[in-house]
Amino acid sequence: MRNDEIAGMLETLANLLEFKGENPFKLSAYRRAARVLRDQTEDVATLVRENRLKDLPGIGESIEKKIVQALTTGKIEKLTEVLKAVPPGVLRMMEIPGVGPRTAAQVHEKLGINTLQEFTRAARSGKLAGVPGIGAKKAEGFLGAIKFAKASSRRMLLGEALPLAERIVAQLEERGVRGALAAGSLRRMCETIGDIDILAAGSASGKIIGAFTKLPEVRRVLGAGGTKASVVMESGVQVDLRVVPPESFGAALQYFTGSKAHNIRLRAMARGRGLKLSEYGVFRGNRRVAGRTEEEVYRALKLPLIPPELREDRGEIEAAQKGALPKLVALGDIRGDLHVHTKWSDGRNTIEEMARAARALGRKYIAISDHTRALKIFGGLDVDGLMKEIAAVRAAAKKLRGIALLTGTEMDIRADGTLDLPDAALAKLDFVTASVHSAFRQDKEKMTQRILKAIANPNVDCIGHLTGRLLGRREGYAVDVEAVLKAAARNGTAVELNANPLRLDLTDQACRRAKELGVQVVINTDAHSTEDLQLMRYGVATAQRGWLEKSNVLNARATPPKGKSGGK
Ligand code: DGT
Ligand code: CA
Ligand code: CA
Ligand code: ZN
Repeated sequence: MRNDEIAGMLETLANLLEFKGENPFKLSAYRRAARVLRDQTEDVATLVRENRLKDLPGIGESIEKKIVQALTTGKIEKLTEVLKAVPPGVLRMMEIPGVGPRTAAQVHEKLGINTLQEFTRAARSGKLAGVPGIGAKKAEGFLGAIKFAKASSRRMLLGEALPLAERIVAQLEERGVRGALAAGSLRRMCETIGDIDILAAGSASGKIIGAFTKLPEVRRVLGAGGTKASVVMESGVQVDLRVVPPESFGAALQYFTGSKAHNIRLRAMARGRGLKLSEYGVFRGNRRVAGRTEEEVYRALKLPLIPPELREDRGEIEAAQKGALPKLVALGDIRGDLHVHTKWSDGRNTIEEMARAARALGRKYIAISDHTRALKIFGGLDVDGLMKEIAAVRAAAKKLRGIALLTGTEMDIRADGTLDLPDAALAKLDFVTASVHSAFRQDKEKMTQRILKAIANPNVDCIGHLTGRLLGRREGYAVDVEAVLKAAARNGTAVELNANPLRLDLTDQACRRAKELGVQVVINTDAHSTEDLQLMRYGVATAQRGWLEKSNVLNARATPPKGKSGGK
């Protein structure tokens, strides 16, 4: 358990006791101890082991006991006890900045309010303003704080976190900090990111920390010590920086990349070889045998370097031992984009603009895939419109060298499973993607049958964004992914991995299942503008997390696909 986690527990304990109206001296002792722990750059575990915990200011016997409890059992008995005696919603209520235990207790007594939801409602309705000592202005302030807390507690999209981390690393470079890297869930390219963890190597750690805490987008410094600092950025995102000596950089990078589950397995393997693995290196006794680079660390455990995207303890360690790690598909392998929109439906750019932008990114082919008539509000095309668009695509193709333009569509699969365009029209297209855009609340059986029907159609080459999820905004529709993938395998239909960071749909795990079943995956940007064409990298990252190789990805092929019904 980390220092800040134990500190958090002590703070919670203090808050709960204050809520219950207990002795203020005791409370401030817990809070002081928490602050001391947060400021401490050494691990509490080390201090305990070396019997130095009580040397810290403000940590007497009773608090020491609690810290040891937390370290050994993950819990503090006293906290568990108090938590039982307080309505669970109260905790969230008093964690809102400006609310605190006193106000929470008052509101609880006067209005019988026990949850954050009730609290929010009372603030909106004006009830809260009537409580002595609160008033309209304060109540309004609480509402603002609740909104902000919600925004900052939500996990960030990969598509937000990655550009932010790249910006931070570039700004550190400008200030003379070389070779900083993002670790954590971001380096593993998880679809959402809790906080950003940055590592830098160097001995002048004070200077690096100073540069970091003064970066332009930093709003608040949560803590800054000798070798680490935590800040909150303007966007509400927390960023942690650690500075480590060069001889430990690889070990620290390995450790802070995680995942925790992967690290636990590695540590056990090290022990099995009479070694000790930590964020400082691989040690035999007191001698460091590896640590400067990650390769070195893995090699010391007789393993090849495992790509960060695979480090989830989902079989990558076994595969590495057998020399059977996948050769992951890379962004540079991608040759085409088979789902892009234009002004012909709801895109912002023309066919030609999209084609030129795709060519500039190195794509060799794109399929112009606008919506169909069921999506009228997005300018969906009927048969007549589509025929005109086909002519326009052919005309644009004549003008452009170096990129092939395919005729295509993102056609609606209607609620009853029928397709939004007749077969005769579909047969004219090079590549047909079929997607669900309506009746999201159908039950699983109905939704699955609906998609299976589309898969069985010989003119349908690919199913778009299979679950329709929007990360952090909308659950996907209920669909039996396994059944769909099996049917896709039987029919030779491909499935899309939609690269938009809000979607990343297929998930990494579904990609992996598609690979096992021999289903081709198409990584598409679903671009609605020329800039969107750059979203490809998020799709590729998710494909990597799903163990996909070049041969599993249809649009990594050098020549444009002919569609499953052959050349048309
Ligand atoms: P996140 O931030 O929630 O998206 O996920 P991560 O994976 O970035 O997790 P974070 O930021 O809490 O910690 C970064 C890495 O540090 C994590 O992936 C593995 C390592 N780590 C953190 N806490 C522990 C721990 O208690 N044990 C082990 N073995 N590793 C840990
Ligand atoms: Ca993290
Ligand atoms: Ca972190
Ligand atoms: Zn769509």
